[in-house]
Amino acid sequence: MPHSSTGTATVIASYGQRGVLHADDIRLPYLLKGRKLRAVCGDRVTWIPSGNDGEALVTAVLARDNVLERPDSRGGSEALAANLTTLAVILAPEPAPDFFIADRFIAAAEIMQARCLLVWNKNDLSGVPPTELDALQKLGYDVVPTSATTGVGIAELRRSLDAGISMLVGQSGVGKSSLINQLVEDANVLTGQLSDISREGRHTTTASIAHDLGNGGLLVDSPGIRDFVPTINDVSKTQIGYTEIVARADQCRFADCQHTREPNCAVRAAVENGDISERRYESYKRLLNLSKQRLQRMERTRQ
Ligand SMILES: Nc1nc2c(ncn2[C@@H]2O[C@H](COP(=O)(O)OP(=O)(O)OP(=O)(O)O)[C@@H](O)[C@H]2O)c(=O)[nH]1
Ligand SMILES: [Mg+2]
Ligand SMILES: [Zn+2]
Repeated sequence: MPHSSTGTATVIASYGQRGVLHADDIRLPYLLKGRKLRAVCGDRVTWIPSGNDGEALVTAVLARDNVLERPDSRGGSEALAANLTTLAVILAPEPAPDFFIADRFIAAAEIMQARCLLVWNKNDLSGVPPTELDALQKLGYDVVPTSATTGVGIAELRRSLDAGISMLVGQSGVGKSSLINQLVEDANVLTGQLSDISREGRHTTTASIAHDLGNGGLLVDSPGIRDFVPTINDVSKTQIGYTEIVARADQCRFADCQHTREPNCAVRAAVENGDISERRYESYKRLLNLSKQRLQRMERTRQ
């Protein structure tokens, strides 16, 4: 019986214990070996033939560079995708942008050390980006205006996606899947194939799918997330999500300053003189509180 590892592969879709992996030039449905294994889109895995024709048995999930996760309803966290090099946050005039959600995606990218790219889609509806987006651009984030309807900006967006794993995130309806259809040749074909495969499995509606960008990179579509909050297990790390706060934190009087009520806080001083926007500071405090509340809930359930 052949039992040699066929090397490593990348998970391009996962549905519970099942999913699809991409190895060299082939896509294979897989089954995880053992109940303890967990794999998400972007995971690198080792595999062997399962014995069922054309099916892989995933024997191990390799250590992750990073993972995008959000809190689940039980105080734990749910992994959405792994090994991301770029998180592209999609915003559009319609549905009305919620910049607090955008900030939390940006914070997630900063914390997981992925590059963060902002996309102003549906610019056929409104070519003038909101002032909040200009402010984010001034902080150093690239903003690419696009229209999945007219094709404007698609070539530029494709150029700005690297050979790693990029993921499109954003509110439901901003146009993530429409952009993928413009950027990837057989996006609809793959989506159809995967939904056929996933009928055997469960959790089909929450699946992320990684498409081949053709430049060695993968592009992950994700289901719209209503209210994303990054999982932060150490509240002092919250500030890492806000580049303008990190830039000033070492001038605060206290090394462990949370920039809320402490005296001689360089961050609060910058908010007062207008160097840090009130909205972004408010956004930071909200995320700090959300993280504290989640950790307190976890503490209570442990007792
Ligand atoms: N005018 C205009 N409409 C667009 C554009 N991009 C997407 N749409 C429309 O916006 C709607 C939502 O697009 P989707 O691509 O399904 O959005 P999504 O972000 O994938 O949504 P979820 O999968 O629910 O998270 C569809 O009716 C699209 O036709 C655009 O650039 N301009
Ligand atoms: Mg979609
Ligand atoms: Zn401070």
